[in-house]
Order: sequence, then structure tokens, then C-alpha cells
Amino acid sequence: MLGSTRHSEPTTIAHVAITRAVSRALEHCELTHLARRPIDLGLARHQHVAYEQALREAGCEVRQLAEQPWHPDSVFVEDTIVALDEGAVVTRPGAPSRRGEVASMAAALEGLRTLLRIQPPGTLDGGDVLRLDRVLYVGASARSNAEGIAQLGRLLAPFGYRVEAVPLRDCLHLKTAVTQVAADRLLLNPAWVDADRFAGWESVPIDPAEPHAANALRVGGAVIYPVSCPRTAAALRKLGIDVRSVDMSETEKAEGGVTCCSVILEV
Ligand code: CIR
Repeated sequence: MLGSTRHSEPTTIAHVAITRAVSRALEHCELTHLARRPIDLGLARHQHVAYEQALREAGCEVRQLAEQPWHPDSVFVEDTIVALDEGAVVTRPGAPSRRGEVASMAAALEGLRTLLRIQPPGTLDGGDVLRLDRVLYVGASARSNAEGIAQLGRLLAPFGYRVEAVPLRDCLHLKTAVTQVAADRLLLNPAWVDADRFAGWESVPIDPAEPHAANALRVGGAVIYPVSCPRTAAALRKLGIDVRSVDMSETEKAEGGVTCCSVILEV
């Protein structure tokens, strides 16, 4: 069976998850670390529906934005906005081909959050931003430059957030290398980012046979997680983590993961 395993619907909706329909141009996506492979668009759409269902089962109301047929990577909405309780920062993606994706995300957030913006020459991808309490760790990646990271720090300081740049190796975004999987735990690929950057956090290493295993989406007490990383999933379950499996094979070929395909807002 494709998609998520079955779970009962939650009784309360605690989050809004913004997603976007998969672009028909997905096969023309940006690729940095992967070789291009054929993408089955029908399967990608089917998997995206199952992913949205997993979000609902984890307590989200899903609001899907319209397809952007002319933007291959537009399903990866995470990169267009950094959403916090106090406001949302509209990004300026590092890949020029992706800059046209942000306007409709900003429009969707109007009325929900006060909007702030990264300005040229700053660049920032939301996939590089990992919020842990009042610290935003930002990957100093090929997509997020020093100017973009500095602007984020200045925009969010008034709300009591600190921004810290984190060096990365051999991966696209910070959240390709590390995400939060429990109240006190990170899941991390030590080949791509150093655990000692995250002082005070315990980290679980991924299974070395699954280099892309560090991208997990924690929402509503559950962790939405790709079927492509079964060994790391088993290790997470052993720790008592509620892992909800989704098949993301097609967006994985476009270098996307489970965090990339939604923006989660607390409501
Ligand atoms: C890109 O290179 O921009 C897309 N093909 C993949 C973006 C994945 N987004 C993410 O990890 N936040």
C-alpha cells in the first residue's frame, strides 16, 4: 500500500499545514547532489495526497495552495517561508529558478502572520532553518548566504530569537542533515553536520546505510518519516517515538524530503 499507515483522526486540530499541489514540471527540478532520474508524476501526486493525509492524522488542517505549473520545485513550500508564532519571514530562495514561488505563499500567510522579508542580496531557503526553542540554527549552505542569515537575525531579534549559522558538508540544506524528533532529541547525520553545534541537545545518529535519514517531520507528537529509511525508523521506534511512515520516492528524486513539502503553523 502506498502512503501512510492508518491512524485514527485526532479530536482537536492544533496546526495548519500549508502544502502545494505537485507541479507538472517536477522532472525539471533543481538538483545539486543527486543525478537526474525519471520521476513518475502520477505517483508523486498520489504520494503527496497520502502525505497530506498523514498531516491530518497528526492533527493538522491541510490548506493546499494551487499548482504552479511553471515552477518545478514549488511543492517544496518549506523553502519559501520561515513561520513562527510571532510572524513569518518570506525568504529569497538561493536558486533563482525558485524566487517566483514566494509571492503566493506570502499571500496565503497574510492575515495569519505579520510578514517580514529577506531582501537582496540576501538569500535564504527555509530548509536551512531549524528552530529549537528560541534559537534558529541556519545552514550556511549553497542556498542561504551570510547576508540572508544576518538579515534573519536582525528581523527576529526583537521577538527574542537568536540566529546561529551552522556549517554543512555535502548536503543541500541544514534539515537534510538534522531535525528534531522528540522534545529533547535531534536526529542527525554526523557526516554532514557536527552534533556539537547543538549545545544541550541529545542527538541520535542516523543509520549509516541511510544517509538521507535525518529529515523527519515532527508534528503533533508524531514523526512523519520516509519508508526509504527503515533502519533509522526502527531505531526511532525503539526510543518510543511515534513514527508515521510515508512513501516519498518521487519527491526524494527531486532532492526533497518530508519537511520540505509543508509549512506548519500553530493555531
Ligand atoms: C531544490 O533543489 O531546491 C529542490 N529540488 C529540492 C528542495 C528541497 N527542499 C528542502 O529540503 N527544504
